[in-house]
Amino acid sequence: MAFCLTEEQAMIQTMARDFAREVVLPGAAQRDRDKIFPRDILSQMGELGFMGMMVPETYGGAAVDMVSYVLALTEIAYGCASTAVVMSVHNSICCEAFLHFGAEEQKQQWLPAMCSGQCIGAFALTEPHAGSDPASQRTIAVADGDEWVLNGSKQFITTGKNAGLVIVTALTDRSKRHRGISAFIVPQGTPGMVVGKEEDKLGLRASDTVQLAFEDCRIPLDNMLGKPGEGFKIAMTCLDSGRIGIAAQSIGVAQACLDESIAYMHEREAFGHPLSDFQGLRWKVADMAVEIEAARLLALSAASLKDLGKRYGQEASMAKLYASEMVNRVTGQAIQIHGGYGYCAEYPMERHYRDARVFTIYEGTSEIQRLVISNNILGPSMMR
Ligand code: COS
Repeated sequence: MAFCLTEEQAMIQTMARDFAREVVLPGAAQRDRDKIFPRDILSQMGELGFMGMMVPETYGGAAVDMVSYVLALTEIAYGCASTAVVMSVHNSICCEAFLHFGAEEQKQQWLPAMCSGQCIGAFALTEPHAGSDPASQRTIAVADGDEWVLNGSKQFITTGKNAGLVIVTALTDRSKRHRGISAFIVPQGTPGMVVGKEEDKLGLRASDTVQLAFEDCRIPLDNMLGKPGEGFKIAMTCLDSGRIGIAAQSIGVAQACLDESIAYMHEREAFGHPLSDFQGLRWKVADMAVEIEAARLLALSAASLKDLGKRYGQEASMAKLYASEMVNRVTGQAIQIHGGYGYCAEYPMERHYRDARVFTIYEGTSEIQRLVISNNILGPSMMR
């Protein structure tokens, strides 16, 4: 890798790599098959500091930079993409939301349990009719005495069933559109927050994706995260960080495919030669390696801009767009290299192929990333 890592960053990468290959990878196929949430692994990740990576030590976090986070998340995704998406939403969306918008008491109350991996975070922005356009959401929150009362429904919520807390966006002032959306902390088990249908997905089957219904769900007034009307800004800010996470996840899965393809090409013979002798396949490997490296550099570059305190939204979208489309090409090529075996669940390529498919969809589709990037370059389009 051309990107120069500090000693600490390299150490974190090695620690995550060892953990991913020794602990996360071995049960990944079975967890995928049986839809088993990786709770025990996430607890171990909490102990290793992977569940509050960018959180200051005062709140129980590991206090490392975004580059280290990208390196660690890539390694976890190499072992299991389902585990990686839980880690990604938890760290780069939920912990970030607390860090940048939470009141001091909220940070003290929630972050230590989140960093230990005991309380996993979920983020509920998307609604059944509002995916790419979250400003059109309809969930409402009305103040009643010393409580907020939430009503509405959320869709496709990663970890919605297994999370210890959910950050929920809701309208507090309908007349202000996106500026009337606020964010709330809703602990799991709060009466009125009902975990609904769990989606039966193509991939990432060990991570739960659920509908959440809010039926007169009452939470204390103090559970508003940020200021009234800041919910959309919180979502957009944290999604920038989350998108770097999805890029890292894509890179991990793609690297796993490349490594498995290389091993297979050395071992499998055709026409009296190992597959690694055939130029058609050698060139596939070259293209896969180039694309993975390009994605890695885009992700690390976006992460280092964030670490420097610079604007990084466009670069995050570029990394997410390129890496998520790249991994869909790479998983396809890895199946092609493995031939019929690649198509069967006995080999991990089949799982990687299914897992990768959602990467161009969640946390902003490829079309939304292109919109963000082109708006940055050209200014907003007049066509609304
Ligand atoms: N960081 C902080 N604030 C941002 C921001 C960012 N990256 N992007 C936009 N905003 C703010 C703008 O500054 C603006 O605020 P003000 O009106 O107070 O000035 C506000 O958000 C609205 O901006 P804009 O008019 O550009 O928003 P749009 O409604 O046109 O939507 C897109 C912008 C399409 C980019 C946004 O809706 C989006 O990202 N959609 C995809 C959602 C998504 O990823 N969903 C997956 C959820 S998984 S949790």
